Amino acid sequence: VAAGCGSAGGSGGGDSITLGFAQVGAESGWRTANTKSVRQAARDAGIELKFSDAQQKQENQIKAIRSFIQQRVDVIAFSPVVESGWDTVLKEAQRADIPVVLTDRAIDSPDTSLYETFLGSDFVEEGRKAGRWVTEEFGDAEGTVRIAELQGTTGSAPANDRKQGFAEVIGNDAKYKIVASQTGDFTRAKGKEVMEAFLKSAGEIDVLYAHNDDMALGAIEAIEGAGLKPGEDIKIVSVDGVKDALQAAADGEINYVVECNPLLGPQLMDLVKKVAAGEQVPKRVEVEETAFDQQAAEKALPDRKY
Ligand code: GYE
Repeated sequence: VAAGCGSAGGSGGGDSITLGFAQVGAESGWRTANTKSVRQAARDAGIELKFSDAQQKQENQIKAIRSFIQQRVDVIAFSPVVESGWDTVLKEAQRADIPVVLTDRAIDSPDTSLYETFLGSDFVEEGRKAGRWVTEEFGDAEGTVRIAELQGTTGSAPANDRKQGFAEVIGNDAKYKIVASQTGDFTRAKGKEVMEAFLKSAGEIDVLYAHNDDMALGAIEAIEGAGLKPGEDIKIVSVDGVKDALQAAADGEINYVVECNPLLGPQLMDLVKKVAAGEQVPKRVEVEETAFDQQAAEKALPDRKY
């Protein structure tokens, strides 16, 4: 009888499932909420969690995955820092017969047999939502609308997709012009630093599109430091919907927040149990989300958990 018959891989033994989870890092409020959700959901589901923090470095994640393979965990889940460069290590997991679940971020490999499923948001659509807000807000504006963009981590799925979705929408009208675009690595400190540079070199900026809230919050400090009013002199749209950003929106400093839901833990544990049992799961599981203007942000604030 073949080992692991009926259940995929792992030596976990007994009935409890061991999950190796390779997290991106702790770069943002979104990420902190995501980690909390994963830890809590594992506890609730009685799943033994081996957690690793890659500090935003792909090489660290690859090491973590190799170590999970060596420890013969039952399932590996990870949120890939960047989209490319995963085939080798994922083939190693495949050879060890350990199923892989992509969480939050996708990879760009054409070999979809390397993972069971991808649980995460539609980042392209989030970018479109941000773009639609800009085209509505500036619909009547005459002359060029000058946009600064703070990109997420270079090569990451949310940076690539949010850029693409946004560009798709504003690209329909030549009056929208991205006058500055650089990575702020999804952190507050970098968001501030890069925005300071934009303010010095990019000329007038009408609107800032930040790929996440933390960079927008950092940029707000830079804008204020330059003697300008965030939300008025420079309109701001960002993605995530963490409490601090909804607060900034309620305070008039951010104009529009596109939601990206970090609370993936319960859905992830559900999928982990299924793939550990050798059950078939959908190749793509999407997360539902919304968006907040300043009034909606004010209303959502009291119940916001993260
Ligand atoms: O938007 C950002 C975080 O992958 C969706 O990563 C996630 C992104 C999120 O650092 O704040």
